[in-house]
Amino acid sequence: MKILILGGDGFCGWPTALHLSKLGHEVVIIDNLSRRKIDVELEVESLTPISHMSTRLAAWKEVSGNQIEFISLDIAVEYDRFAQLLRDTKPDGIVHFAEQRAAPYSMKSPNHKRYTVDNNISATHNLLCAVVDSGLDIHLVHLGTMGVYGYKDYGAVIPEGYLEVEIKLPGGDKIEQTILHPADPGSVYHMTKTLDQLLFYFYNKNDRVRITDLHQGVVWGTNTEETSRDERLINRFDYDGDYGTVLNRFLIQAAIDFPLTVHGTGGQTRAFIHIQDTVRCVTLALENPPDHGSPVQIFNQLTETHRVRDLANLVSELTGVEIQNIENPRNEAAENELTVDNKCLLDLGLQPTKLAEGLITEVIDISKKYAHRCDKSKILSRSRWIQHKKS
Ligand code: NAD
Ligand code: USQ
Repeated sequence: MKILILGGDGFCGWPTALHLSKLGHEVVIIDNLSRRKIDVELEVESLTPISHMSTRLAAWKEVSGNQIEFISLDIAVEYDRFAQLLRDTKPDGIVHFAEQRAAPYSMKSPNHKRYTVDNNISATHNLLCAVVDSGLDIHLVHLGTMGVYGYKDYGAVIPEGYLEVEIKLPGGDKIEQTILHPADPGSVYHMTKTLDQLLFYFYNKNDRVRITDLHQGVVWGTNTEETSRDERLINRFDYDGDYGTVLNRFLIQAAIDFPLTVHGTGGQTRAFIHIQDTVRCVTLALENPPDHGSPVQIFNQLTETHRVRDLANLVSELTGVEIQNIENPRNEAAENELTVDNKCLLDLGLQPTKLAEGLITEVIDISKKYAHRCDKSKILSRSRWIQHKKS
């Protein structure tokens, strides 16, 4: 297949591009390098020393013999260039990772909120518009989030995107309907993903665009089979208070003996997936497009759920690092259960990589190797969900 990877310089996009290239697909990466520019803005760098794009691609050519093309383009802004690119390249599939993905970053200030909405919604809408405009039959695979469902605890199992509901009619009869699961975002970032869902719904209904939306949990780990092949292919590892995600943060914190930053009681239960499985799931999604005329295909992309304090206890027991309970900077339920249906990807053949001591140790070892690159002053999350009123 010819596949465009939008956001292919990022944490999930880069290893996915390599994996698809290894499988023999023709891969083109499109990225505006905004994530690297945000590192400059936040004055923090990936813990791992990520190479420039030209070095990454030359290294991949050297170790695999395969060529990946890179095009620097902002899909939220450069519509005409992007639409022309689709007409020229005629891809079979497009994987859309190209969004601002950090919840704390999206809540930092009015400008960060506005940037996240402008970037993410325009990127997704430009993509859909350009696919329709091209007249090509392209399968879109989007990286969405488990956070679209929210963390209200009804005791029900979260389904894969759709909910069967019964509606009472005025005469007393009842009809059954299948609707998108109600959206309940917990940050401006998560809100953009719920808005993406409506854009997909409309373009699928109106223009029959074939779409798979992967509702992914928190990704952990850093390297994959392909990124481990050469130091120049190393993947990004975010640890700072805006972009670092919880388990990877705990692992680097353990490596440098920094007390684990548990928000509140740590009673939040979240869905998790290892980066190696992210690339496998995206591959499975590309290989299994929905039929023509089918509604948007939604898969929950996670392999396990964990409570934040249980992860902290596990890492603490393994390494001896202390735990600190800090005031939660977010506006979220202090405690929640989470039961999720993830049958679709398992049925397609996903063999889950579960949290295991070996994998945890691997990430701690990488963290120790690059510990000298960690700026401890960037660890605590300073973004607040609720702004104090100005007097
Ligand atoms: P990332 O920030 O590392 O990568 C995103 C990439 O997209 C970056 O390279 C960035 O430069 C690029 N990009 C952003 N806006 C763009 C634009 N307008 N035009 C072109 N390129 C643009 O993020 P990630 O962790 O790789 O996440 C990728 C996707 O997966 C995101 O959509 C995110 O919401 C989703 N996701 C991530 C996680 C996670 O834990 N990392 C979990 C669930 C879902
Ligand atoms: N948390 C801590 N301590 C920390 C960091 C986080 O206790 O040091 C807590 C948070 O308060 C939250 C939970 O851990 O309750 C998860 O936080 P996170 O930063 O790991 O994940 P989140 O903000 O939800 O975002 C990440 C990705 C995002 C993706 C999402 C998947 O950045 O792109 O969409 O995970 S999900 O959480 O399933 O919605």
